[in-house]
Amino acid sequence: MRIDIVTIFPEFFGVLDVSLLGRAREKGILDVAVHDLRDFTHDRHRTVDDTPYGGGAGMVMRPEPWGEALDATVRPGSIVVFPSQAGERFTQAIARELAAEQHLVFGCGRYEGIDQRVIDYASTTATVREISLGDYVLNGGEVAVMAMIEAVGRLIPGVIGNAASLDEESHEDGLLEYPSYTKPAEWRGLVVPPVLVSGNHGAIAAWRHEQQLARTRLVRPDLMPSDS
Ligand code: JEH
Repeated sequence: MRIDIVTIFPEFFGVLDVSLLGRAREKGILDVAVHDLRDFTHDRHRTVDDTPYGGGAGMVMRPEPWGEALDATVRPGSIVVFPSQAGERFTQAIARELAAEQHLVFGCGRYEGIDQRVIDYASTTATVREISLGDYVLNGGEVAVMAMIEAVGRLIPGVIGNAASLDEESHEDGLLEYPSYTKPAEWRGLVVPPVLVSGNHGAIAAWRHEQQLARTRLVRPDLMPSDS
């Protein structure tokens, strides 16, 4: 997979080199290129923003640098993702859809956002998705793109070392996870639930499922299956 990122903060994405995805990049499974939007400006001050038509607070990103950045990155078949509070909510299902693509372009807005014509223009040459990381306000698209790339990247075959952990996920039932424990069996007076050291695999599976149901009912009742 090829990923292009357009941003006014290219240094923000330096951590991609050291994370889990760094190895996938070294192996050639994932090719990530980060572009500084200011490199597509032509004025002395490399201006990317201007005042909003119709008035209002803050600044809006000018369309011209974005047009050139998209011309330099988008190709036939690309998916262009604009992180936006006004977008569809990012989910594991969307991560799976994006992981099946050959080429993603992420456009990171800042300030009050990007001139709407950029999104409209991109829609004439590519499939555009406006996607929200969640229902809270960020200062720009970069953190959302980082989260999306991490979620998408680990679904690309060969990126995660342990295929079993992805396989286990694909059999998930949409419940929250059960609690995990490791050694020692007693730590600061707190013990590991005895069933986990019983060796009874049926009892362990039943206990874990009960934990999932109890935790989900308490914290995320919206995820509860209707028959429990
Ligand atoms: C934020 C892209 C580009 C901040 C405030 C306003 C809210 C009322 N989950 C997410 N949250 N925020 C973003 C995101 C994603 N993905 C996100 C961005 C950009 C994504 C610039 N910003 C910063 C920003 C203005 N207020 C937005 N409104 C109605 C809820 C009030 C206005 C715009 C842009």
